[in-house]
Amino acid sequence: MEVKAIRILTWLVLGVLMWISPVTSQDPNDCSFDPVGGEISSCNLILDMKAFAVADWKMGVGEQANWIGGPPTDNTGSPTGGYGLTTTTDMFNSKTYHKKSWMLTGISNATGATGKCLSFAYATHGLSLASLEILLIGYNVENPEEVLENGTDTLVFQKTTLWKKVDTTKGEWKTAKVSFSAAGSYSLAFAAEPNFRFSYSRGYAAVDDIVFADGSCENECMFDSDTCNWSNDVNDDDFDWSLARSSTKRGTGPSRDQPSSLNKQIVTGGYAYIDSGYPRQSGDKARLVSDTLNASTSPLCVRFWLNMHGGGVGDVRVLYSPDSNSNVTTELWKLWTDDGTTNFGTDNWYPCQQTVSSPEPFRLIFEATVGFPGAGDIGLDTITLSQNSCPSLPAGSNSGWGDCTFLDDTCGWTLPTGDSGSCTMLERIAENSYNPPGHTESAYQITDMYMKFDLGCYRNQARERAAMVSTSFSLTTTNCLSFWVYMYTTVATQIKFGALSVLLIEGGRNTTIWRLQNQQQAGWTYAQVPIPPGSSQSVAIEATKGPNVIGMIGVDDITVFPSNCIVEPAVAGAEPADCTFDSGPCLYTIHNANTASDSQSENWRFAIDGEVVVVRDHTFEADQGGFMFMDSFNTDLKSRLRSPQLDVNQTYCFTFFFTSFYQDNAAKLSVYRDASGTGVLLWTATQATLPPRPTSNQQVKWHYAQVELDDQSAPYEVYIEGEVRVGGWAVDDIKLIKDAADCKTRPDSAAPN
Ligand SMILES: *[C@@H]1O[C@H](CO)[C@@H](O)[C@H](O)[C@H]1NC(C)=O
Ligand SMILES: *[C@@H]1O[C@H](CO)[C@@H](O)[C@H](O)[C@H]1NC(C)=O
Ligand SMILES: *[C@@H]1O[C@H](CO)[C@@H](O)[C@H](O)[C@H]1NC(C)=O
Ligand SMILES: *[C@@H]1O[C@H](CO)[C@@H](O)[C@H](O)[C@H]1NC(C)=O
Ligand SMILES: *[C@@H]1O[C@H](CO)[C@@H](O)[C@H](O)[C@H]1NC(C)=O
Ligand SMILES: *[C@@H]1O[C@H](CO)[C@@H](O)[C@H](O)[C@H]1NC(C)=O
Ligand SMILES: *[C@@H]1O[C@H](CO)[C@@H](O)[C@H](O)[C@H]1NC(C)=O
Ligand SMILES: [Ca+2]
Ligand SMILES: [Ca+2]
Repeated sequence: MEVKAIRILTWLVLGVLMWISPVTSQDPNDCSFDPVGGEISSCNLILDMKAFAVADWKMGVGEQANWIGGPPTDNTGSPTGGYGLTTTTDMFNSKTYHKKSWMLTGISNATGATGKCLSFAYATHGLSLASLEILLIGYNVENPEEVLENGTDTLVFQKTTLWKKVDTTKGEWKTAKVSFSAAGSYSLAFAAEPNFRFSYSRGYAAVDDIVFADGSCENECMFDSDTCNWSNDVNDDDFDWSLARSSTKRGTGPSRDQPSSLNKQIVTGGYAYIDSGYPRQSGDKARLVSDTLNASTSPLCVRFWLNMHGGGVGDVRVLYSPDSNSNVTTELWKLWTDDGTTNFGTDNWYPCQQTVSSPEPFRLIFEATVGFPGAGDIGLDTITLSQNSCPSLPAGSNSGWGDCTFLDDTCGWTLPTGDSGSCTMLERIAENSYNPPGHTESAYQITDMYMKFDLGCYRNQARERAAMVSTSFSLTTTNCLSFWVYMYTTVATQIKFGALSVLLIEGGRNTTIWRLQNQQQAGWTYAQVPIPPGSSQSVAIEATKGPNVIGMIGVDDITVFPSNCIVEPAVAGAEPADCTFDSGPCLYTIHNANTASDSQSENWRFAIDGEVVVVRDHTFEADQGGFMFMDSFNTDLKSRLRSPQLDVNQTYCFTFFFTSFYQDNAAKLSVYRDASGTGVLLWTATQATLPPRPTSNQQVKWHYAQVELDDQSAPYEVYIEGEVRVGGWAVDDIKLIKDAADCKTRPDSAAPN
């Protein structure tokens, strides 16, 4: 009886277990690093790297992140979940020669021609981390298991970089996918390298949720066995793309596929190509069409490789086709060889890329056109997709107005002309001992170049500007301008060194649509801003210099794609009514409230060159002016600084900095909302309520002010009204924040409160 009951219970438990465990074919190399019996599992990963002469990774868990220096949670957001971890401290302390660290997946057999798709999550942080890479390690020995175990240095292997990230995720978990194939036994290595420039600072790379699937990743293709999710068009072209492993013709077509062309030790795989031989005629087209790709307003980078070997190759285009109107195609990218400048001709694979985004599901099309029959076999290989924007490559392959890596030139962005002496505020430069490396990644060893605004250039005074200006363009839909920015100084006491702005130039008017100022995190930061539709527009990327310091603002990898986008970083958002008073009052106008006097001296005026000795510009702490002020010596003066019109149905937090100079207990500064000539008082400060001023001729301190503007149904303006008799007010850095969560009146002493 008892035995029977136990048996029934066993069956019940087994039944429940079978019911809850999903039926999936898990790859033996999958790993989510979950703790098993109190220990974080490293699954089948190989952690002992002595055979490779590099440092080891270890396991981490969020709860202990503080002392081991990893992310606070794993990829699922759990503080108790495990992950694979390497810290730069461990790398610098390791006894290995290269100071880099690897973690390997278990040794696997050849993937077969259809390859595999690795997906994983990763988080990186810190200046001292140079990169995280996925390497394909191919073993050239019969018994790699044994050699790894013995740890002798007899291991013969080859490595190929499949994926590389230089930008840190700032500790956030991101996911990535990598397609690969291996003809022999292999491992994948998660490889981290430290940055020796920042060896004093901490950093880490962490990896989680490693999953392998058969076949290449969705919409990627290596063309080793088939065309994956890409198919030959059946209606709109003249012939088909074919597959091959090596050209059988003389003088045209690739001799090897793309990965094996980079690493001759790799057994060659396949590629797609157009056969331009008989019966093809000049102008015949072949189209390879993707599966439907998901709608995505965030940018997607499509990378692929082309081989344009021969004396008569035609052209290749990448077309976009929305699912809702699949007969319509838009050219995104084009490479042609008969314009005398891009005459590839040789048997080389060229890395190509293009950013795409779409508010609806869509397809991509590779369209190749025959040049000279028989002499124009074009090869296509290794299509990969990643979630980021990337400037079109090669330069000039996109007809847009912005894309640039600055590798070869400035791609149509014009720079100020002027004498180039020992320093120039804006120039295209390469990495050296003063300048950090650029942002552009490349499959080849190249010296990257980027734009540098030199903030220490002795020729330029504080608040001087320099700009790179795009060619003129017209847009029918909103585009997104994305770029990478570096704002950095090594002088810790002079972090107010300058600003970078994006200006929209239209109809002779400049509008600041993005602005970031003063010290940011060292390292390249992603930036983007929407560009509204319009005609004959151009964009200027302009830097304003602070006081002379050793410091720079760098700009690299500009990409424009047709999509709306939110401003990044969020703090760079700019409103038309913002003003830092670098070179004048922006869109603010000045009105005398009691005498209607036109005299500048009886109104708010723009401070230049040390006019007000005791007040130093707030924006950059520069001595030579750069703010608004008003003052009086014995007459009653009431003057208004009036904003441009503000949006209806919109709340704002209106913020600015202000200070008084000279003792004048009657002095009053107020903010009014004004719709039709009747001002509504929102905020007032009197000198008597402010902290005491420092004694004569000392720099006065700026006070921070903010006041909420609730939503209005009719357009209105705001004005700052100063009242003085024997004193003065100064105002700087007016900034409006839309929909601010918290905008309590400041300072506390301001009334009404
Ligand atoms: C690799 O192949 C060998 C022989 O074909 C087989 O014994 C072994 O189990 C395979 N290993 C893996 C990890 O599949
Ligand atoms: C591993 O070590 C054992 C014993 O030291 C030795 O017999 C064997 O040859 C070694 N194998 C390799 C591949 O070095
Ligand atoms: C795309 O390709 C993958 C791998 O080759 C395959 O599993 C998937 O079914 C394909 N998707 C479509 C819609 O054909
Ligand atoms: C596309 O969307 C489908 C359904 O939402 C999802 O299953 C699939 O993973 C997405 N594909 C990609 C590449 O994100
Ligand atoms: C697309 O073109 C095909 C053939 O030219 C035609 O039959 C079809 O109606 C067109 N579809 C649309 C949506 O215009
Ligand atoms: C607009 O900005 C550009 C670039 O800084 C500058 O050359 C031009 O003079 C500005 N135009 C106006 C009207 O301010
Ligand atoms: C502002 O909101 C009101 C009420 O919701 C609405 O009637 C009006 O059209 C809105 N105005 C604008 C310009 O959005
Ligand atoms: Ca670059
Ligand atoms: Ca200022």
